[in-house]
Amino acid sequence: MSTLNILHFPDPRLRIKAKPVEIFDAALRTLIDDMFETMYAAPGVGLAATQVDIHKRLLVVDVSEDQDAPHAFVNPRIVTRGGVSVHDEGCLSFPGIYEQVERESHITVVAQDGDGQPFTLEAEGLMAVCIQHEIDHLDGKLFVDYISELKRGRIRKKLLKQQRQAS
Ligand code: GNR
Ligand code: NI
Repeated sequence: MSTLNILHFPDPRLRIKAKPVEIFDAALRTLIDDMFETMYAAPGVGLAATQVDIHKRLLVVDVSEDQDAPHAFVNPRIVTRGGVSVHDEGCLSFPGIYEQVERESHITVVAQDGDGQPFTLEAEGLMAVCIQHEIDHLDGKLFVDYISELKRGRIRKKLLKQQRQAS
């Protein structure tokens, strides 16, 4: 297993729209394992393939305290939605940035596992927030797209400065 490099905003590759996964092979399962390892090491509660520069519709989530509830979603789709929740969100592609985002509070997701088996999952709370945040990544959408352009510009400037100092 290995950890993968996470892209940071405003990297334009975060805007690429991911394509459906069509082949469920050993390479896909290795990628899923590497995404879990990368997410746990960060640490984060979710990771979309887009963030590691792989533009396939694949995401991993684990919102448990003990990092013992891994969920991988391949080709996820939200099929029912309802309610409203506002949550303070962070993102591994935006180190140190937190913003309140309004999302659906209850969702039903249909997806496939690493073997291509379809499954359905109902989610609420942080799990629902996280799945919506990750599916947005697959569509090239970022949590700062929900806040004002002024704030987004400030965040861009702050992160570019951090990146200059780090390199
Ligand atoms: O680790 C993460 N925490 C988080 C907190 C609130 C709402 C969403 C998230 S997802 C984020 C990891 C990440 O960037 N996933 O794309
Ligand atoms: Ni994110």
